[in-house]
Amino acid sequence: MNHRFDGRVAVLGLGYIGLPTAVVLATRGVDVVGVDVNPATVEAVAQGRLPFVEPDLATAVSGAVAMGKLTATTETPEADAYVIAVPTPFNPDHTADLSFVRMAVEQIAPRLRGGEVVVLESTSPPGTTARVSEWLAELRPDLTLPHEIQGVPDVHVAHGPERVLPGRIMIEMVTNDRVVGGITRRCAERAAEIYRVFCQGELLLSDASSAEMAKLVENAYRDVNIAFANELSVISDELHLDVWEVIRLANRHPRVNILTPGPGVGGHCIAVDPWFIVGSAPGTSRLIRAAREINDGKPHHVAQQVVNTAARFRDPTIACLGMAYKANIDDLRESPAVEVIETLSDTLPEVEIAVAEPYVNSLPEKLAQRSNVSLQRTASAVERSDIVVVLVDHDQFRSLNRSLLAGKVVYDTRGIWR
Ligand code: SAJ
Repeated sequence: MNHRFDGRVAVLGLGYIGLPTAVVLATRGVDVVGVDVNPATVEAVAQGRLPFVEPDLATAVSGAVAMGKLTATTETPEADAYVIAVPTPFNPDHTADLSFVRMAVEQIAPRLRGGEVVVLESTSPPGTTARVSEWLAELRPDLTLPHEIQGVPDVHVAHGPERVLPGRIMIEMVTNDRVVGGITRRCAERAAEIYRVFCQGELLLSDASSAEMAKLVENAYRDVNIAFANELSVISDELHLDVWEVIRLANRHPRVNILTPGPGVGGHCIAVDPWFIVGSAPGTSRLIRAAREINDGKPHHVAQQVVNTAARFRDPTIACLGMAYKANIDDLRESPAVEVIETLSDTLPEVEIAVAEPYVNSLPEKLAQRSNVSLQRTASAVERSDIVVVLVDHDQFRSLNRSLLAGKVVYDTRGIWR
C-alpha cells in the first residue's frame, strides 16, 4: 500500500518552502514545474539561480535545473499533483489573508482533468483545506470533490504543513517527521505518496483540520516559551538581575527548559502563525495572545533601555549589531532588530546609529531614508561607537575581537558575549 508518487508535480509559490520542496522532488527524479507570479523569481530559478539565501539550496536548484527535472514558469501547467506553497499573511485584525491561496486554486481549477491530488502546504487556520475543496467544487461543478461524496472523488485534497527551520531547510525537509491531513483518509494517503519520494521521517496521516491546527500549535508553543524567556528578561532588568544566569541555573532542573530571550520574535512563521489560532478562537486563546503581545512588545523595551543608556552620554554614537530576524541568515522579514533600530532612530534623531549586518549589502528602505542610520562593517561600527547593542547572534559577532569593546557600554540582547 505504500505507494510512491509517479507523475508530474506543479509547485505553486517558489518561496522559502515551495522552492526547496520542488528541488527535493526534482533531485529524486520527479518532473517538477515551479510556478510563481513573480517573473523575476521564475527567471532566476529557470537559470538555476537562487532568489534567497539558504544553505545547500543553490547547488540543489542548479543541479535539478541542469538535470532537466525542474522547470519554472508563471503559468500553471497540467500536472498529476499540485502543491500550494503560497504566503498566508495576516490581515490587520489578525485573521488570515487567504487571497493567495484562493488565487492558486483559481489557477489550478481549469487544469484539472480528474485523478489529481491537490496539497495545501501553506500554513493556514483550521478549515482552510476544506475551503480549498469547496472553492474547487465551485469552479469545477463538473468534477466531484472529497467534501461532497462518500466514495472516490475526481480530485483528492489534503494539507501537508511544512516544519522546516530556515537555515536548515535542506536537512529538515528530508529528516523531519511529516503530518499529512486529508479531507478523507484516502486524500491523506494520496498526498503521502508525494512526500514518500523524499521524506525519511515518519508520515503521520490525519484529518486536514487537525493537521492545520497541529502546525499552528507547534509555532505557538515555541512563541509561548520564548515569551516566557522575554518576560523574565524584562523582570530581570527591573530587578537588576542577570537573566542569562537565572535561566542557566533554572534550566539545570531536569524538567525545565526555558528558551532564550532576545530583542523579540521575528520571521514569517512564529511571529504570524499564533495569530491564526487567536483569529479562529479569539475568546479562548488568552495565553497565546498574551505571548504574541509580550514578544511584539520586546523591541520597544530594548529600545527604551538603550535610550536610557544614551541619556548618560553627551553626544553618543550607537552601534547596532544585526538586522536579520535570527542568526546566520539574510532574512529581514518581521525582524525585531530592524524595529529596535527604527525606534532608536525616531527617538534619538540627533544620535548617529552605525548598523552592522554582514548578510546584507544595503539598508532596507525604511532605514535607508533616515539620515542618522548608516550601514558599516562590524569592526568600524563598534570602533566608532560608545554603546554597542547586540541584536542578532550571528557567528561573526560572536567571534568579534573583544578588545574592541573596551570602554564601551554593551547591551547584549542575545547573550553572546557572556
Ligand atoms: N528566538 C528567540 N529565542 C529562542 C528561539 C528563537 O528569541 O530561544 C527568536 C529568533 O531569534 C527569531 C524567532 O524567535 O526571531 C523565530 O526563530 P525560530 O528559529 O524559533 O523559528 P523560525 O520562525 O525560523 O521557524 C519556525 C520553526 N518552528 C518551530 O521550531 C516550532 C520551524 O520548524 C517552522 O517550520 C517554521 O517556524 C515555519 O515555517 O513555520
